[in-house]
Amino acid sequence: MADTYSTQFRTCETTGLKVHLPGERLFYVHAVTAVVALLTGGVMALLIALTRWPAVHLLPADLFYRFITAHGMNMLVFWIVFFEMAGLIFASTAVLGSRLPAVWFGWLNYALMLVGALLTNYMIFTGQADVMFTSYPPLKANPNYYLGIILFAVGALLACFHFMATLVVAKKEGYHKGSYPLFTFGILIAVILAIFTLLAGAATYIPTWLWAMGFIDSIDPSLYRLGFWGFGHSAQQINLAAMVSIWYLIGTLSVGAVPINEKFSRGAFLLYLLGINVASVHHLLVDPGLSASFRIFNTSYVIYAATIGSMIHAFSIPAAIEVAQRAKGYTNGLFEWLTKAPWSNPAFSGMALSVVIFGFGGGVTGVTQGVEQINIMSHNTLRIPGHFHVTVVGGTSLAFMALTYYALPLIMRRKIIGETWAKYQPWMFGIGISIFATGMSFAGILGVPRRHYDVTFSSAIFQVPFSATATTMLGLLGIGAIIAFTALLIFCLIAALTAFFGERIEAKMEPHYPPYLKDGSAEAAAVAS
Ligand SMILES: [Cu+2]
Repeated sequence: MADTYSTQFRTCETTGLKVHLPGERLFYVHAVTAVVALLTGGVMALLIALTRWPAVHLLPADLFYRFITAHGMNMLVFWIVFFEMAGLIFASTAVLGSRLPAVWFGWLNYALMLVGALLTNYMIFTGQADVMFTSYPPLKANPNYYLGIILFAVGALLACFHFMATLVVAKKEGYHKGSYPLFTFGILIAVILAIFTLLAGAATYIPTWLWAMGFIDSIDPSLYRLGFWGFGHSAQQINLAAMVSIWYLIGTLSVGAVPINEKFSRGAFLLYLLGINVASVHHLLVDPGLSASFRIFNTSYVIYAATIGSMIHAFSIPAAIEVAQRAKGYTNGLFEWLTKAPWSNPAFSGMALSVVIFGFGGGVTGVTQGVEQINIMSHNTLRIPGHFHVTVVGGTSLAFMALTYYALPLIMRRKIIGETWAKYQPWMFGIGISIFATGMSFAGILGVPRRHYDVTFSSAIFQVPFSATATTMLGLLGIGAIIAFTALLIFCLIAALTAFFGERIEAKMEPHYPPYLKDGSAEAAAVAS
């Protein structure tokens, strides 16, 4: 039952976690690949933003659409999912002290995802897939573009099953007893959402791939949009569940916060599972063919279940941090616990900024724009990307960056290179993306379209009047993008330099037997040899 991998553990001296070394190696490659995708998507982001800025208007039209496609795929899919897969490995092995049951399978999944991501990027950058992230038919890409996404998704789906299997092994072999820690529980919710998401993706991309190869005559655009958003929107709910799990984890690692009422927090995660995917329908609010009751039910009554979930976390996490800080003696006044929080720890500040930017920026804009009446006004304006850049970038990506500042010393066992830079990086990124999203949202409110190369219609044959404020807002967007991109670059540099050249923190190696084996037994000796 136990293979030779069972003994390849080390004990983390800071956290006391038992870390399975083959799982750790797999974590490492996923995280490094994620950062490469982040850098690629980030360079695209800067070039797009500098084109949006009317005073600069950098790129020609064809490159603009090509880079938007590359930006969407690398940021929203490759950076986030590679990082999440690293998170799955961590949540199911180190957090539970368990082994990864099939290391070869983990590598196979990684290989599928890597080949898929490379193929998709190749198709985009060689100009064979200028279809943007959504690839709505009748826009058609080279079949290999869809194939790349399918390979990537299959790898991710198999990795989700591997995660489930690891949870089973952890229980069965006695590595972990009782209920799963909250972090692992939250990741489990993310994985269940991911399985739904990836199946919706398969149901959308496989027929589209067949269509691109000529085996299917046509793809119904409405059906495509329904399936695509079953994938595209639900993918953001995986990010949400993963991000909130990371908030809890960083709260524990940084100040020793323990959820005030763990059952309550678990219940809030369950609300995500029950209420969140139906919100996908908000992408179809201006489409023909759906009844009013279908739209209203899906975009109001049910998504509020998920909104309540988020609000519970929004109170529960700061409360847990407050209690932990007060227990340390920071009890003067109402806010000493907050002012004396470890603000110079980039993991903590990144997490705190992520909570605020996601909650106030993303949550408020999301709940309002998801309502039918407001949706019809904001549809296809920059107000929409203004919303999702504070959820996915200011929220999720910043939380992932914050966690990386713990992953580098604790999991990769490297001393961080550029600690002073790291201290300021989350602030710079958070402030930059907030300025960016503010400019974007208000430009959108003033009617500036999204996805359009010439956002102010300056070369249209008829005059489209935009207020001068809209142009100012687009300038603000450009300035915010430069600040956020600089911070992204600093993050990538710190992560890459540390991962490859950081001073090694020596690990204490210990034989670690599955609890069902006694250390001195013949079987344990056989496992160890
Ligand atoms: Cu959505």
